[in-house]
This record gives sequence, structure tokens and C-alpha cells, in this order.
Amino acid sequence: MLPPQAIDALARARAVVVLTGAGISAESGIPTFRGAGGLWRNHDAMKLATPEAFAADPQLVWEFYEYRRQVVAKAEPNAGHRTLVEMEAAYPEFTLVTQNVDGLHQRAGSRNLIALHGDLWTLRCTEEGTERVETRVPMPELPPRCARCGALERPGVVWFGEALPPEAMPRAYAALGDAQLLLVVGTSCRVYPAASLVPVALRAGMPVFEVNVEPAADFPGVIALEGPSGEVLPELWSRVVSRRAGSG
Ligand code: BV8
Repeated sequence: MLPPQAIDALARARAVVVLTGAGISAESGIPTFRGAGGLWRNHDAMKLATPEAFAADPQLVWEFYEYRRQVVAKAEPNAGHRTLVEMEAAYPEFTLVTQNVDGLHQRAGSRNLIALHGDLWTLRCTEEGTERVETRVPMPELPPRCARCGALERPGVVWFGEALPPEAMPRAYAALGDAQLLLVVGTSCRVYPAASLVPVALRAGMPVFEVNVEPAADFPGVIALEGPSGEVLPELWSRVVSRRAGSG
């Protein structure tokens, strides 16, 4: 049962911000960070996604990322990703803020995207800081090395304890400032500063809706749309489209 407030707010809005997390890719077969699949070879993904882990054992960390690249390379965007592409085309202003590094939003066709935590397909030279896109799976050599200077390359993602790209959060907050609602999809809302978009939206008096199999945004006032995003988002959007057409 979809809360009518969600359909009303989305039907009336002209500017929308969406925050996504690993849950939107779950139905594409990609394990979430903290769900059952969050473990890899009995390692806690959270412990591997750190500069310390990479410094201590670049080979192990690269095997973790190579595994994730192999899983994502076989995955396809799902109906949840595709619905967000339709929504982007329908609103005068639509900003997708993602914590995900799998690139499925980009493959689905999302354009106005703020990738808070970087990208699984980008590699960065640890000496020069230069970046390149490497989509080959498996990678020709592990760990990869910079073709120019021979230094180790690292995944182009933001690890725990590392700063986000400097323009990421300012752009996300600015988009939120212009929006009439925030839609939160498939995130445990545990990672900051990404999750701060929720309290910031609530403090601005804006409606916040959450699509999650287990509603996690435990902030008072968030309205939960319980269920898998691959089903809830298409259903929600079809109701909004018929409402906007004046027939729903
Ligand atoms: C920073 C890239 C400062 C790597 C990631 C104490 C309190 C508060 C904060 C901190 C603290 N101690 C440390 C911090 C800061 C830390 C942080 O937030 N830690 C948390 C965990 C306590 N944050 C940082 O370190 C950030 N940087 O603060 O820098 C700074 C400033 C200046 C200079 C230096 C430093 C950097 C954080 C970025 C970390 N990198 N990813 C990689 O991916 O390998 S975050 C990682 O977690 C992923 O990106 C992931 O997306 C993200 C969040 O997880 P979720 O996406 O929410 O996924 P999760 O598995 O948790 O949840 C899935 C959800 O989906 C669940 O709710 C589930 O129910 C739902 N679901 C499942 N199936 C479905 C579904 N929903 C819908 N449909 C389904 N089918």
C-alpha cells in the first residue's frame, strides 16, 4: 500500500532529490554492504574499504575489489534504476545522489548524478593522483600499476576515513535547497556525510520518503514505503504519472 502523501508530493513537485544506497542494486544481484552478502571470504567489507587495509595488504584489498567488479560486470540495472531515469526526464529539476560505486545508475541512463563515494571502474595512481577508467574484468594484473611511473594504482572510491570529492556534498545540499522532497532508496543511512541529507531535509520542513525492505532512516517524520525498490519504485512512479495525467 503506497502512502498517498508520497504520490501527492511527487505529483506536485518540480524539483526532486533522490539518495540511493546499495539496496537499489540488491535486485541486480549485488550484495549490499551490511546485508548477508556483505561479507567476502569472511572479511568485513567495512574493514577492507579503508586506506589502512590497502596500505597493509594491497593485494587482498584488490582481490576484494576485483571480486566486486566481477559481480557488477555480470549485473544489469534493475527496474528501480530504470524508474529513476524516467523520473529524471519528467521533472524540471532532478538530482540523483548515490553512495554506490557500481555504476549501475550511469548504465541505466541517469545523467544528473552526484557520485558521493567514487566509482569501481576508475583507478587512481597512488603517486601521481592521475585517474583512468579500467573496465577489463578480470584486470590484466593485480594489483594494477601506473603505466607511467610504476606506482600502485588504487580503486577510485572514497574509503572510510577519506574525504568525499570536495564538490559532492555542497552540490547535494544545494540541490536539496531547491527541492520540494527527498526520496531515500535502499540505504541503511549509517554512512556520513551521505546520510546527513535526511536530517537536513527534515529540518528544512521537506517531506522525506524512504523505500527500503527494512526502513532504516530512523529519523522522526520519514515516511516509509516498505518493499524492494525494484517493485516499489515502478509502482509508485506509475501512480504518480497517472495522477499527473489527472486520471489517477
Ligand atoms: C568522512 C566506497 C571525513 C567504498 C563507501 C561515527 C559516527 C558518524 C560518522 C563516523 C563515525 N566514525 C567515522 C565516521 C565517518 C564515516 C562513517 O560514516 N562511518 C560510519 C559507518 C559510522 N564516514 C567516512 O569515513 C566518510 N568520510 O567522513 O571523511 C574527513 C573529512 C576531511 C578529511 C578526511 C576525512 C567516507 C564514507 C565513504 C565510505 N565509502 N563506499 C566501497 O564501496 O568499497 S560507503 C559504503 O557504505 C558504500 O558506498 C555503501 O553504499 C555505503 C552505505 O551503505 P548502504 O549503501 O546504506 O548499504 P548498506 O548495506 O548499509 O544498506 C543497504 C540497505 O538497503 C539496507 O537498509 C537494506 O535494508 C536495504 N535493501 C536491501 N535490499 C533492498 C533494500 N532496499 C530496497 N530494495 C531492496 N531490494
